[in-house]
Amino acid sequence: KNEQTYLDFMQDVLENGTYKADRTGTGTYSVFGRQMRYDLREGFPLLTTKKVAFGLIKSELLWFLKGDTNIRYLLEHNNHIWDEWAFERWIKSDQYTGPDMTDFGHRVQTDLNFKVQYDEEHQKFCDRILNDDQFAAEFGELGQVYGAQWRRWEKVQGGFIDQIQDVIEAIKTNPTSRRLIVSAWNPEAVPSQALPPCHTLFQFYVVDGRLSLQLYQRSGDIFLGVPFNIASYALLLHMVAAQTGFAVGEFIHTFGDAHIYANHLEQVKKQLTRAMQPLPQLYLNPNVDSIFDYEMDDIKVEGYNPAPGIKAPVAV
Ligand code: UFP
Repeated sequence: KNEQTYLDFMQDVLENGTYKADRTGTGTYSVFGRQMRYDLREGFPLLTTKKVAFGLIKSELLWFLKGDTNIRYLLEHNNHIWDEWAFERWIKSDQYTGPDMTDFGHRVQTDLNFKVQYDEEHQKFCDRILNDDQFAAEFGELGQVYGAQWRRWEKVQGGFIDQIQDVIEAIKTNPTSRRLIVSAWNPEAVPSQALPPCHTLFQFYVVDGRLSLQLYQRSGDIFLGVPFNIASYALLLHMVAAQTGFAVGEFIHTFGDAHIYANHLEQVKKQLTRAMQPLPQLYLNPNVDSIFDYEMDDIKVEGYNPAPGIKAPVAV
């Protein structure tokens, strides 16, 4: 039933989405305002109708929870999902002397000769981030991304707020609270952010010994981004439940602009023809006693037998 919820969502947007131009110039079919509910007691919502790379979801979430905002940790775990933002700053800096990489995101998709050049520069960039501490400190740093907002929210009067620590403490001491919120949206920071937070805010709720989490996502790429986002917040909910002594309840995924990119229609239709498999189960090492101490090996999905992945161009 959990995965059907997602497939129905894709079908809904195929049928009811309105064509809408977007920032990337790709074009989308879009709806405004939708809500999906995933009951985590039924299994872990990692899609089986196409393979979703759970390793990337784990390392990204652990990176957020560490309060780390430098891509070096991600590269150490072979995770390249945030590279382009750091690479963009590097090629725009006056220290960059390689071939012209302007508008690399579009050009790699259309120009094969350029792609060869880009792959080489991107590889060199990653090698330097991994091997050169000073270079990593300067060009691996992304600044105001989730790790900073979650763990080191800057106070006007100086000092920082650790929203994750605080919300875990609040869930433990005052589980009936209606103020169990972590916010990533900082209107002061938005104008200077290359990618303002898609995951604007999330709230916890406890009833009958079960912990639920609702996310408000302002913008969702239903085919490529959302399957990651579902698994990431379901994992976060499991971890917070484990650390506060509650069982897991529901992950509720609320959207502002939910869209299918015009160049993902074939992939979506293909996925909708596929049969679902039983959902996997999540394993968390029960000996970890702080949300900040989980390592990659402490988190596993068991019984995951997905259909093959489906490639699609990322809108940039
Ligand atoms: N997007 C997601 N999930 C994410 C993420 C981005 O779906 O976790 F970081 C998509 C949504 C949108 C694009 O298609 O990336 C962000 O563009 P914009 O800022 O214009 O909404």
